[in-house]
Amino acid sequence: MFTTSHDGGATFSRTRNIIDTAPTMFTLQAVSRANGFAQIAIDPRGGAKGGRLYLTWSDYRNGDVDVFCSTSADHGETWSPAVRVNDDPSHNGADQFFQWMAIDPADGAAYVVFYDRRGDPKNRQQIVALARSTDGGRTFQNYAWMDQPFDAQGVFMGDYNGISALNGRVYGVWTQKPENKSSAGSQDRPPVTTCTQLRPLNPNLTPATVRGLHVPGGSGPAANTHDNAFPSLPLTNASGLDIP
Ligand SMILES: [Ca+2]
Repeated sequence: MFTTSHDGGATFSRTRNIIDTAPTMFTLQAVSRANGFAQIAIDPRGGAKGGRLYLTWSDYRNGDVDVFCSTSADHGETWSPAVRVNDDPSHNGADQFFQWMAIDPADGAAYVVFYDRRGDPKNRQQIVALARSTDGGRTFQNYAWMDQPFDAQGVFMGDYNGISALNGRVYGVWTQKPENKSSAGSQDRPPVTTCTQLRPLNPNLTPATVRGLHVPGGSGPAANTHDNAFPSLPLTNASGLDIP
């Protein structure tokens, strides 16, 4: 549902359905509960380049959970058909979920962070993935934001993921369960950040796709980074990536 206000939030237009989804409450293996709650974002740039609205959510219309995006170039009057953000084959039994989105106000690039289980035939272990669109949400390039998949083993996690972008630098924050630790035991150790490089998730993509990506503190796309940036927040990771 969608509504707009033109008076600073004092009044809102009548709500209306702008896009149909499959149910956005669903059950996934190895997490205590899950949802595909929507986020909305705007390209804040002025002029002809700015103002595009982006809507992202997750649902299981294809049999497994995918991340979707719809956009509006006319202030929400009309919306594009849903675009599948994750670029693995449709209906392959792999869930992508707990997405969050940011638009870089410098260049209008759209970024979506999400968990991705395409690498696990059992559809239990996930990595964190990043999708980037530079064509107004029509297509998304997918990258792996961490190398080592993890099994959440049924913990309560995910709603608190986040992402922010400015001048091509992208920051993601997500929840991750260290391997071989109980939920309680994991409180005893700093978060484990396994983000070492961005690599394309789509096997059809060549390494050149990520050439030019710069990981702070490193020397290119294969550089190691990372910092336990928030050691007081167990299970939470943060990392920044420069994307020119
Ligand atoms: Ca999927």
